[in-house]
Amino acid sequence: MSDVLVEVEGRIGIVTVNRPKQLNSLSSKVRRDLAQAFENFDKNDNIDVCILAGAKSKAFIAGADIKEFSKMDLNNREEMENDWRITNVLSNMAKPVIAMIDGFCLGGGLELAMSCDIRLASNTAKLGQPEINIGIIPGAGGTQRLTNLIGEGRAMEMILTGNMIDATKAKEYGLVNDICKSEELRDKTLELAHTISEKSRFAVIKAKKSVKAASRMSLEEGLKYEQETFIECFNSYDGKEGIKAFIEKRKPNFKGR
Ligand code: CO8
Repeated sequence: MSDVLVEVEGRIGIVTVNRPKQLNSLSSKVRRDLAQAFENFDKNDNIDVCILAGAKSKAFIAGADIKEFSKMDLNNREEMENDWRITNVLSNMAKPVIAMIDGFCLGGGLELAMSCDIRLASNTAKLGQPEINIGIIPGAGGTQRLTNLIGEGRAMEMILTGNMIDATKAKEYGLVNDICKSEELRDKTLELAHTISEKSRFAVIKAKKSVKAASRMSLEEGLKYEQETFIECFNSYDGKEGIKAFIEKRKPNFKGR
């Protein structure tokens, strides 16, 4: 069976890392296949929302495949960037991506989860950037995204000690949106994805891009971007339909434009 599984449930695309014996660690092939799978879903008109998951094991994703590290030539910068383009693919997806974190979420696994838009976790989740334990540092966005998400002091402690935090602390830090029992996680994640997929796809994509602008632009530029995007949505078919449906007290019939 393939190391990356792709499933479609309704209008939801699910991508699963399938190396349970290796705790779903990310070989370079898995990283490339993940990038391809998400790029395909982003282009697919039948998909509204995506989910990143790990196959049933103790881990969501236990990081990069450490056993492959001895063969890696990081002096070839182009190869290294290509090998890790999955984090850029995820963070540049037009459609929303939800990380479904069940068990260990470490190193490159946490870096992928942080490149997603929303993170849901089971109460067995353990999150960390343990790279320091093997004498390296996070290299796929961990020092930047973790700091942006939870603040410098907390990120510094996690990255310098390599210690993991549990799901409760991750929620307290705002690193995961919500936690639930492991056996409920898939249903909760699908429910959240379905809720988003019922909205106007046009507005969802515009809203996501505008929220992302908050960390990519100055406040002044971001506010201008938001206003222009608001006008686009207001003038869209779905914007007009949504307002009309509210006034007529009926469910809107969005067309995604
Ligand atoms: N890579 C390869 N194999 C792994 C990994 C991994 N990251 N994690 C676990 N495994 C394997 C183990 O070797 C073991 O295999 P085997 O049975 O053949 O010996 C199997 O999975 C089960 O693991 P354990 O027996 O260790 O299970 P435990 O329950 O005792 O421990 C842990 C679970 C705590 C998750 C432990 O496995 C662990 O510490 N794993 C390593 C976690 C880690 O350090 N992750 C970070 C890796 S570095 C990284 O992700 C950097 C990415 C950015 C690079 C950017 C480059 C540009």
